[in-house]
This record gives sequence, structure tokens and C-alpha cells, in this order.
Amino acid sequence: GEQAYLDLCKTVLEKGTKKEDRTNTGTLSVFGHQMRFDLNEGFPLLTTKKVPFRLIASELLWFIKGDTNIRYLLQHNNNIWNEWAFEKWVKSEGYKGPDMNDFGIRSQQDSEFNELYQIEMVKFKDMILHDDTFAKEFGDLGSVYGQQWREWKTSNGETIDQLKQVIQSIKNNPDSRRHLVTAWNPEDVPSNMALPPCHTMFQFYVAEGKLSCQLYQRSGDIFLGVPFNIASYALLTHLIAYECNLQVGEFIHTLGDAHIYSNHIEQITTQLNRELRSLPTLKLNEGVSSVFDFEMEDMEILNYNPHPSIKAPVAV
Ligand code: THF
Repeated sequence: GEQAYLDLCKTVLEKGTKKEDRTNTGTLSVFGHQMRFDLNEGFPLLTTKKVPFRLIASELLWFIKGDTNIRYLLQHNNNIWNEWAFEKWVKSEGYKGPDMNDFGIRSQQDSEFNELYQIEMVKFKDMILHDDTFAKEFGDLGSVYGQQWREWKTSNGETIDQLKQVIQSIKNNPDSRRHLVTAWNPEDVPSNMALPPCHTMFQFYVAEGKLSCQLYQRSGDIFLGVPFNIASYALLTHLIAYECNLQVGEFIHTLGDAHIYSNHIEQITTQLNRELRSLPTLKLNEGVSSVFDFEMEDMEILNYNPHPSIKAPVAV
């Protein structure tokens, strides 16, 4: 359960190697780590800090719908992907505002710049929400998760709905060892996407009437991203198990480069000093029968009593 996550944090703080990264923030990092979550012990939403389930659920529905435009997220008051779309906008010809180069780092280090950045971000969000043409061009993150899961492009111009296929294969041939979905598309990685996928591939496994899921994540931001990723794949496993009339088994999280950003160390230390509480449970609307029909109001977290949230800047 959650202890597996806290153990990962401890391991990286104690044994991690100092490593520079794409975002120039600096990290402590280990390579290769696995955590197991028995989904029957409760829903793995961390209790040592408050994790916003609403954001996790709306992001997952966005993937499941095959949507790659942040407009849907903004309509659900979800801002977790804004920076990646904003980056494309401020680097484009059409952008005439103040210089936003390296806005991720500068907004944290320079409060005057941060004010300008906040103003530009508010304008950007407003245009995404209210200007269809603008949203089409600048809200789209390219061939990210939603596209690869639902509309993987083949060499002969067709598309593959990996998610639908994997659900069919779980139903029709549960013992199969090929229940896989991959988001890592080597052809798209260099140019067609805002950010190459971090959760690159997942596999399902059925035994004794239970559905388990293992994720291979090439890169994990331990403080901000990983708690989201755990809850997101746990939720996906629940939704698919539900449609397939299976119980839930385990979620197994395998990480490649597992890192703590240098500006998250204080926050993690605070979190590690907190006591675990009992995990919440997930309640799904029994009237919904397909993974593809779930909406926000059909998913509810019960008995969630976490410690307070801990703020931290996201590396862009
Ligand atoms: N890039 C980096 N550097 N870290 C990531 O975790 C990450 N993601 C996605 C894409 N690129 C990434 C985006 N996922 C938060 C959580 C998940 C994100 C991005 C940001 C975040 O800031 N969470 C806050 C709450 C935010 C809010 O309330 O709006 C938190 O406290 O949990 C990996 O998938």
C-alpha cells in the first residue's frame, strides 16, 4: 500500500544519485524500482498528503475519451497540463506578448516575471475555453496518451483502438499474456507530441477472477506525478474490472528513472514525518456498464481523511 510509496521516497533520498535533467531543476534519482498495491486493501490515494482525486479522474476520462486537447481539462477545472500547451503557444509566431522563454524556471525564481506569466496564462486559458479556432491549434498536445490509446496510427493509414481491444481480449481470452497497451510510439516521439509519454506501457493479467495491472513508467516525478499515476491506473483497473465482471487484484508500478526534484525535498521530508491513515474506498455508479460511458459524477471516493495537501512547483 502507501508504505511502498514512502519507501520509494526514502530510498531515493538516501541512495539517489544527483542528476541534471531536461528542465534544469536538478534531481535525486534511482533507476528501476517496483511498488505493489493490493487494490483490495483500499483505493491507493495517498493519505500522508491530500491528493486531488477530482483531477486524477478527469485526466483519466480525458485519456479514455481519446481527447488530446486541454480544453476538456480546463472545462473540468483541471490545470495539470496547461504548461505544455502554453509552451507551444508562446513559442509560436502568433504570440506577441512579453518574452516567456523558460517560463517554468523563471516564474519560480523571479516574482516580477511570475506576475507577467500569471497574466499571460490567464489569457491563454480564456482563449482555449472560448475561442474554438485558437483551442484547436494551441490546446492540442499532439499524439499524447488519448490518441495512442484510442487511435494509434498504422502505416496503412488506419487506426487501432488499443483500449477497446484490450478490454475485448480480457473478456474473451482472460489467460492471454498479450493484454497490452502502449503509448510509446517511436515514430511520434521526436516531433509530434508536447511531452513524450512518461507512462509508456501497461499490461493486464487475470487470475482467480481478479484483474491486475502493471505499468512501466520510464520517468516518474515522485512527489507530484507518481501519486497521480498510482491513483490513475488503480482507477483504470477498477473501471475495466467492473466492465469485465472481474474483481480487482493488484496494481504493480514499475519505474525507470524515479526522481525527486531538488525543489521537492523539503516537501517530501514533511510528508515522510506523517503517520499513515486508512485508505479510502472507491464507489462506482452501478448503472454504468462500459468503461467508455463513465463521467465524473459516476466515480466517488469514500472515507478519505488525508493529512493536508503540500504545495510544490511543477518542473516544465
Ligand atoms: N512533468 C513533471 N515535471 N511532473 C509530472 O508529474 C508530470 N506529469 C504530467 C506531465 N508532465 C509532468 C502532468 N501531471 C501536478 C500533478 C500531475 C501532473 C502535473 C502537475 C500537480 O501540480 N499536482 C498538485 C496539485 C495541482 C492542483 O491542485 O492544480 C499536487 O499537489 O498534487 C506526470 O503525469
